[in-house]
Amino acid sequence: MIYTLTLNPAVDRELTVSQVQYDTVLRASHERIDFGGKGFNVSRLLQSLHTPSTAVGFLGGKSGEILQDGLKSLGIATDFVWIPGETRTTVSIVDQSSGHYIKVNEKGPPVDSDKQAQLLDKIAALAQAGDWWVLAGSLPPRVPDSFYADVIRLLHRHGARAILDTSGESLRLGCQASPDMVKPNASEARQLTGLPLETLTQAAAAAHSMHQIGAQNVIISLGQAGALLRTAGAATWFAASPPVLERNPTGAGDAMVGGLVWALAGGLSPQVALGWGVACGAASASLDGTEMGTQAYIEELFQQVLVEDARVPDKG
Ligand code: TA6
Repeated sequence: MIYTLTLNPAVDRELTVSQVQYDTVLRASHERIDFGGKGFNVSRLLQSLHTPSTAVGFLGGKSGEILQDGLKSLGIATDFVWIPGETRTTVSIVDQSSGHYIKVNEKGPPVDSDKQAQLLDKIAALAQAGDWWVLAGSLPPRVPDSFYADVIRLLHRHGARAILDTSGESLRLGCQASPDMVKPNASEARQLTGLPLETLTQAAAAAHSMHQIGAQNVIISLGQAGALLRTAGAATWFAASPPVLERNPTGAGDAMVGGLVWALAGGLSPQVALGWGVACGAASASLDGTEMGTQAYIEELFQQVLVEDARVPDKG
């Protein structure tokens, strides 16, 4: 069974304007709403691959009901801890003339320790040996940076496995709990390790540094370039992204995590999972909002992905 844990979900609103101008009223030529939050996006990708998952996390208020109803309308099972306050909204303004976008994420409603304890109890009741759990996204106010690390240790006590996609101190502490896989982007890996990430060799060194902190398998997503994998067994692989016309990269990292967990849960190797993750990320980046590609589109892109041994020769 696959679960996605989103502590700080969001209703993602995307507005497209012909050109961003300040101090005037702009009229949106196109608008869309996605049922977002990083873990929920992973569940939506899995749904595109006709793979069931259960979305778990904190929800509150009317926007929480919108998300719950939206996920259920997509056929995604849900199991939430309801909190006071209103689940947040994120807003993207897409400038059609330049292709650039502005994205603003609210911080989300605070979650007190009693609700945090309720969620940990829920996870303990759900987790079974062999399950895969995706832990993804930012932490809401009042949730400690150690929370993901606590969840990872709890999952491992139940024989379940964890993929972590977050940033900053919660990523560092999460790595110390030895997650089965972490998937930072280049900026998150640079922030954590303090290492440059301009070349594949540097990305491999940063992945090795994250492994030394405790993460088992490390995948660093590199945007349109693709992604690099360093396995727990110290192998290094690189998969270049298939060429797509990028429309909105928001959510592409979540789609990549969806492809990874789909492949790993299906018993495929980390390096084959890398190829599926890159194909899923490229599909999502080529679509509006945080839309996830169809299975047929993803499979078409996967055929174009070459996963190569990127081992750095010893200096000898
Ligand atoms: O990665 C895309 C996305 O999940 C959006 O759907 C939006 O919800 C945002 O990122 C949430 O990210 P955060 O890091 O704030 O949890």
